[in-house]
Amino acid sequence: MHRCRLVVAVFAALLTIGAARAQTIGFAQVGTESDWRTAFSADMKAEAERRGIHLLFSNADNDAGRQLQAVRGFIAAHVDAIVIAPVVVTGWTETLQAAKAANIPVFIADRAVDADPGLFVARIAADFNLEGRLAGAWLAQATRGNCGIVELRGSEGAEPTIQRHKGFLAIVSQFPNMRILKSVGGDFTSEGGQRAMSLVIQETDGLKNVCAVWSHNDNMLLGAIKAMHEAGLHPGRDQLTVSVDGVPGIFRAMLAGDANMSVELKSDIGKYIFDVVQKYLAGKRDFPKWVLIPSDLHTPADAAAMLSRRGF
Ligand code: GZL
Repeated sequence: MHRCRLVVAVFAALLTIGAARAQTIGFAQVGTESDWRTAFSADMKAEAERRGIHLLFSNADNDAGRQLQAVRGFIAAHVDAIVIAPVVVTGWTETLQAAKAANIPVFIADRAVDADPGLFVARIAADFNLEGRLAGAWLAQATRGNCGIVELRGSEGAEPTIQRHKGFLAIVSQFPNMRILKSVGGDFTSEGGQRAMSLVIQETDGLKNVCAVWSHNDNMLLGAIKAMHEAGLHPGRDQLTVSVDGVPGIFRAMLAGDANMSVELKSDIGKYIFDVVQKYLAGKRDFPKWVLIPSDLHTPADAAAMLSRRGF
């Protein structure tokens, strides 16, 4: 009997040590292309710190190949779990299969992958298609369904670019007098948006017949607003603006009369991501494939409240 008690005590001690050992989680982040991304990265690092997680953070600088290499590195390091915010949706199957073969659970955060859902535990993200629909619906109402639109697209092949475009088009295509006149890539950066808009201003003789700018994120729109001001144009008045993210700069632009609407994308989602990861590591298995993060629409009416509430 004494021997049996000894075995149980040793086993319990090993379990305790195991539980006490800090979990090591690899996080493959997209880059630093936008204010939203920077806020999301900061939130992930702070939440990991709060939970005593040893976070291996990699920044792919918007380079899909570099991100795949980073995930391979996490696998080689035998981390406890891997979280990926994928730069683009394609090219993931082999790497996710390698993680599965190494018995390392993978969680997709923020964006999405075009791979067998059996290769990852769950995706924790907002609904980008809904964001596009909300933007399209707000614009249709604001223009009574009569508007020529310039679209600023995010990074090619990224899920938010694909779905925000689809969602927006699903709504505005229902109005015969609403049309996307120009669609230009801006890579989700302010510089990209400014460059794209400068080009469009030249091609449309100062945005003639353009009633609105639809931007897949706020940073590209903030760059576009700079270009419009430099050309003596009046964004927010002569051309309405709709975008996504809800970063501080867009609320300041709203208060200055330069922007009209933004769909907020929550950036403080580390708590949701690590909840799913740590519950999985503790043995929970019945997760929905998509843990949905809500999106809220904001206008100048609540811009000041948003700025103060989010402590910017
Ligand atoms: C969406 C996220 C997008 C943001 C952009 O979840 O992936 O990427 O809307 C960022 O600001 O570049």
